[in-house]
Amino acid sequence: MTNSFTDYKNGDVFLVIGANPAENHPQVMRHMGIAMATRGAKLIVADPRFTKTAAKADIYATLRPGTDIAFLYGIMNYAIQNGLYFYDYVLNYTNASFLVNPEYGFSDGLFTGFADGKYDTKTWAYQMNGDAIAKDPTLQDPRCVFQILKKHVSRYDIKTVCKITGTPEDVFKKVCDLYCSTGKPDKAGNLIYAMGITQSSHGSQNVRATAMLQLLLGNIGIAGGGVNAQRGESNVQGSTDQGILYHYLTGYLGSVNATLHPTLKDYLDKETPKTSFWSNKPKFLISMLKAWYGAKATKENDFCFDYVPKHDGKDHSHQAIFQQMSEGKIKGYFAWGQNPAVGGPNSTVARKALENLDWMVAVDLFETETASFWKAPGVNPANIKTEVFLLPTAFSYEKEGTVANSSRWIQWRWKAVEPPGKAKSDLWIAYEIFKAVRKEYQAGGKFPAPILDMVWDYDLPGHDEPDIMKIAKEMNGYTVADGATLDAFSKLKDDGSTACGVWIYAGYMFEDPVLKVPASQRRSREDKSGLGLFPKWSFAWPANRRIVYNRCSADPSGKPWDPKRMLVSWDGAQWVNNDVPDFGFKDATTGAFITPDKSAVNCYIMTTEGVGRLFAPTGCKDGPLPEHYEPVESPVNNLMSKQQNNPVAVKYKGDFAKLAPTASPDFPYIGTTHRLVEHYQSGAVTRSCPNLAELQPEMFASISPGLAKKLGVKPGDMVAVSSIRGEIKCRANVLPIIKPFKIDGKEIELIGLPWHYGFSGIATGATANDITPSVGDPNVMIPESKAFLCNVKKA
Ligand SMILES: Nc1nc2c(c(=O)[nH]1)N[C@H]1C(S)=C(S)[C@@H](COP(=O)(O)OP(=O)(O)OC[C@H]3O[C@@H](n4cnc5c(=O)[nH]c(N)nc54)[C@H](O)[C@@H]3O)O[C@H]1N2
Ligand SMILES: Nc1nc2c(c(=O)[nH]1)N[C@H]1C(S)=C(S)[C@@H](COP(=O)(O)OP(=O)(O)OC[C@H]3O[C@@H](n4cnc5c(=O)[nH]c(N)nc54)[C@H](O)[C@@H]3O)O[C@H]1N2
Ligand SMILES: [Mo]
Repeated sequence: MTNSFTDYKNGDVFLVIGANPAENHPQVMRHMGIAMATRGAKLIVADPRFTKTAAKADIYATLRPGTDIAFLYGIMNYAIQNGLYFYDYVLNYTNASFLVNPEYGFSDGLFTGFADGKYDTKTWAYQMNGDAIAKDPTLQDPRCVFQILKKHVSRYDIKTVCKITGTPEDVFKKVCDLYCSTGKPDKAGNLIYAMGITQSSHGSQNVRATAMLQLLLGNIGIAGGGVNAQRGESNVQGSTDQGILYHYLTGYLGSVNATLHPTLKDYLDKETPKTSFWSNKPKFLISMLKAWYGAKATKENDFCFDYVPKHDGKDHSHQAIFQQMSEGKIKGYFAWGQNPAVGGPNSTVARKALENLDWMVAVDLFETETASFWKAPGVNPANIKTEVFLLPTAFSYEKEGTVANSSRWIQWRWKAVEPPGKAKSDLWIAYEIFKAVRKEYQAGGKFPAPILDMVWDYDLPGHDEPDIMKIAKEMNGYTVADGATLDAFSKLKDDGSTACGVWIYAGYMFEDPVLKVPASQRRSREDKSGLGLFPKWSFAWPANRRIVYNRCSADPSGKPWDPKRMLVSWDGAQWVNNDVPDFGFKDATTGAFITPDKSAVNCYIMTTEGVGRLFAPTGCKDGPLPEHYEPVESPVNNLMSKQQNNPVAVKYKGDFAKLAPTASPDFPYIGTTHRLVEHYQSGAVTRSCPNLAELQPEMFASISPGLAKKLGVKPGDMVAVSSIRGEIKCRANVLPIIKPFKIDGKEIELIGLPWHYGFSGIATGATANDITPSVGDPNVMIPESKAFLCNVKKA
């Protein structure tokens, strides 16, 4: 999230696209509600289902699953054609004026550079004048980003968009008018998204489209605006911050590649850009190595860079791991706070893959479907050799530590109750396992040094649990010489004199001089600006900044676009700030203020070109611009081009390969999966709570009254929902809020499936993922759980 939940009160118009906060983020309804009740803010909901959030909307726009790019491009085209975009913002703070390589082109659904199933991104580069990027500040040159974008989105007129999405044209026009009303200096539009945008074979480009719309309307970096991805659960933000994804170390430092980065010098030379904030990467990485390997990490041995595990550049995300498991290449598996037997795509095949394991360790509160896959209905335990260990763990209220929420706030939570029985905290389990592994390595091993030299000294005398404050401080960072806690990441050094586990967290444990508690434990409601910034409530990474890119809230001369939303302001001699500036505003050594012209050309401090990208020359594997493609399983042909699907979508092999053909007569309906407020995720916890199990006791499929009539199904009847991958049985929930789509003259039914059920716990039911496809977005490999083909019959 660029902004924070407490900033939502500043919004004028909300566009909630692919999220259903009334079920999944109830506090978001409260924060949006403040803006709606006190300032008359308006709410637009774009969702294939008429959700509980939609029930509170000023405009509800239906759209067919997987068509968000067409929808968002339709709004962008409308903004450009009618001059409703924020011209000064676009000119100064985006790459609109940058010229693109003359060889760049786009034709019939493909960008230049496509060969052998992938893109060479060379032709997407900017035109250079020596070392400088060539620009046209009049935005007229046909090679400038603005003209390229204008041409690209001109194909998405209202008629075409609505033919693809199934949105009624009059409703879509109302959406355009209302949302584009935020393209003014004194108006803010807040775009909120979640899984309806991301879970797609073009999910990353969906997200790009949301950001591009917000750039066009000047809605990023301002109070009440932003691109606000609501993270899933506690602590999903924190876990990605801390490097749990396979392609990242901590703080989003790219992981080390065995071929590209044989030495520290290779990594730093190749991965450190000359401009942008990432030019500080050596300071972040070397401080991380000092935190991990302590005194053993010296300049002479490259700070133990060779100890860091190196990856082979291949896909090791969730779906790839399960494919390897099914091929017998993975022998052992930790299911640590995860229940893929219910939550992963194509879960029948995934459960089968688990049978190939020699051993599995399940670290969980309950014996989940994953932990008990060997005794699932229809499975004979006698045929399964996998040895399964269950390690009972403490629930969030039964241990202390930090969680990071979507607002990037790192907040300390104290233990409320003792865990039951022999349950231990996850920290205790990890700490003890590593100690045991280290003991084994003391007797020798293939490469024992990384294990033996790792800093792992968190014993707290007289206590069973490790010293969590010591670990918290290591994440924050300290000076090696005296152990002093660092107050900011700007203090990090690349000479080994500082150690810091997670650079973006630097400062979160620094004691607030007034409140006398670590920043993450602050609970002061002070909000002098009145904008909901609450600078003394917890700590927002990075640097306690509440709204990122906040330089963009002021014009190039430093004057706020809207004085009522002042985040930072240049008064002619100095910067006066409500938020922590996201740009160089003061010289670190002299303390002199830096004039606004310097930051005006570098307001998007994380991009190498210093501005927001309407066109992305690098970063995406599937194009510099989004383009509408159909989901991999779709009932219709792509109206925009001959390219039916994302040409570089990731597909999997073997039993994971089953995909229905376009407009399959056997699977005529669109299946989509969604959440319910009563259940959480794979349901391991909530289906084990008697009251929640009673409230939402059984698996169901929501179908339209028209389809129910056609199938002779009454509410509550059992139905069989099938895809090319299998069949599940559940109750029919006949709901008038499910309506068929009118797509290019054709009527297509939608089937809504909650994915919370499995065979364990109190409330049991069929698993929706038994029928979902194994397909991945090419950039992040997220599965396409929101749009696939299925059939429904009376059971
Ligand atoms: N009660 C409860 N709360 C939760 C969770 C839970 O399981 N239960 N899970 C947590 C987690 S981990 C997450 S990630 C979040 C997820 O939060 P959300 O993303 O809000 O959850 P979903 O219900 O999966 O999907 C959101 C909406 O996207 C719509 N949708 C489907 N396809 C499309 C599409 O192609 N385009 C558009 N625009 N919309 C589409 C669905 O109809 C649905 O209403 O919720 C978190 N909060
Ligand atoms: N079809 C379909 N599939 C989906 C989605 C969808 O929208 N549609 N959404 C996807 C999304 S966004 C997500 S995030 C994934 C989630 O997929 P998973 O992460 O596999 O599902 P969860 O149920 O969240 O699993 C969490 C497990 O952790 C346990 N647990 C809870 N607290 C703790 C703790 O403190 N420590 C430990 N060790 N364990 C704990 C719970 O009992 C549970 O078994 O599912 C994905 N799957
Ligand atoms: Mo999630």
